[in-house]
Parts: sequence; C-alpha cells; structure tokens
Amino acid sequence: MRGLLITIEGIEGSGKTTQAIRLESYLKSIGYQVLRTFEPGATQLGKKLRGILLDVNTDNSSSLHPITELLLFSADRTQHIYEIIAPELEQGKIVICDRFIDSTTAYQGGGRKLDLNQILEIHKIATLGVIPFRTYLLDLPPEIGLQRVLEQRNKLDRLESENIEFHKNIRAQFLKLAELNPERFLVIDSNNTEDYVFEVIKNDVTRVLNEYYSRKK
Ligand code: Z5A
Repeated sequence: MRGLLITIEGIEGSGKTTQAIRLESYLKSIGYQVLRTFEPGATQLGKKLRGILLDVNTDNSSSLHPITELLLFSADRTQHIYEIIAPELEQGKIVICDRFIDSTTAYQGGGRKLDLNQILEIHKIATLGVIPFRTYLLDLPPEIGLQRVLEQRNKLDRLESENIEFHKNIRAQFLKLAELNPERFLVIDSNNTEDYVFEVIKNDVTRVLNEYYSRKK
C-alpha cells in the first residue's frame, strides 16, 4: 500500500484524541493528505459493536466472555480496515488511528489476561496485513488519566469502570510492547502539557516521514 498508518495508543485520558487532532492538522499544513480515524466504532457495524463493548449495562462477569470481547474488538478492526483504512492507504494517504492492535494486546492481554500468543494470532487474521508504520504511546499513571476522563464527562464506560489494578496492568503491557518494538514505538511522558506532548510528536513525525520519503526517492 502506498500510504502510511500512524497509531496513537495509551490508557484512557492519556490525550490520544487531543494529539490525533493536532497531528492531523499539522500534517495537512505541511502538505500531506491525511485521514484521522479511531477504534472501536468507525464503521456502521463498528458503531453497534462499540455499543456492546462499552455499555456499562453489558455485564462483565457473565454476559461478555473475555474471548468474546477480544473477537468483537478484532471484528471491529477488520471491518474498519476493509472499509476505511485500506482504501485510504491505497490512495497514498497518511492514516492516523486513535487506538489499534496495541490496545487489544494491552487491554485484552494485560487487562483481561488472555494468552498473548493467541492475541497475536488473531491480529494476523484481523488486520488483513495492515501494520502501523509508527506508534505514539502516550504514557501516564492511570489515576491521572481516569481523573481527566471524569473531569471531561463525569461518568466512566464499562472498561473504564474496572479496578485500578486492571488499568495498571494495561499500562504495563503497553510499556512492554514498546520495549519489544522500539523501531515502531515512541513512548511519550504524557503527564505533561498538551503542547509539550505535541512538540515531541511533531519533531518525531517530521523526522520519520522525511527519512521514509527520502529513502523512497
Ligand atoms: N479497547 C479495548 O479494550 N480493546 C481494543 O482493542 C480497543 C479499545 C481498540 C475505547 O474507549 C475503550 O475500548 C477503551 C479501550 C478499549 N476503554 N477503556 N477503558 P474510547 O474510544 O471511548 O475512549 P479512549 O480511547 O479511552 O479515549 P478517551 O477517554 O477519550 O481518552 P483520550 O483520547 O486518550 O484523551 P482525550 O480525549 O484527548 O483527553 C481526555 C481529557 O484530558 C480531555 O478533557 C483533554 O482536554 C484532557 N487532556 C488531554 N491532554 C492533556 C494534557 N496533556 N494535560 C491535561 N489534560 C489533558
């Protein structure tokens, strides 16, 4: 595919959406064609899956098995790639995605304790071969992230309502993924101002895109 996929990852309230919007506007301002999207829920089918996955009334312990959760997030991803991400990449665009495979590994692997090898096998099937070119991991203690979410919307969804250990395990799994894939990840200390976080992303994205496109010439 001619385009590039950039993903933004992190726990809730780490500032992913804020930074995805800024990144989109920066890349457009320097002449790139960009599409910004998110998971879960960017397609018609995805909206329905998102409703099931995040609804606080979906009972964690009995009605939604962790494997069901994994498969629903993955189904959302396949449809998202098929309908939106792959066609935009084919056109040569830069696609910025707010959460992608690493969220599944972190939440369903680190949080729900599902087998990581099984999750990787599911990723191979669900991603239709699309992998991120660069991933920005916005790292933050979960207590601070959840506080930001509460200040923003005054209520938590089904996953956000899990206990603090669950969120700490997710953060640890994200950091482990970054350690295992240093060529793809940049970890950013997001317990900082929005401007600071964006400055780090901006400097990095400018460098990696320049390097990538000068190699292609
Ligand atoms: N999930 C999963 O389990 N498995 C998967 O495979 C996938 C997802 C794909 C999606 O929720 C849920 O699904 C998520 C993971 C799970 N659940 N949990 N828990 P979502 O899409 O509804 O929500 P989110 O992705 O967690 O986003 P969020 O809560 O909206 O957070 P955010 O995008 O990282 O942050 P934000 O919206 O940019 O900022 C939040 C607030 O903080 C806002 O008021 C900002 O103004 C403020 N903010 C942002 N940056 C800063 C800084 N630097 N300083 C201070 N305040 C800031």
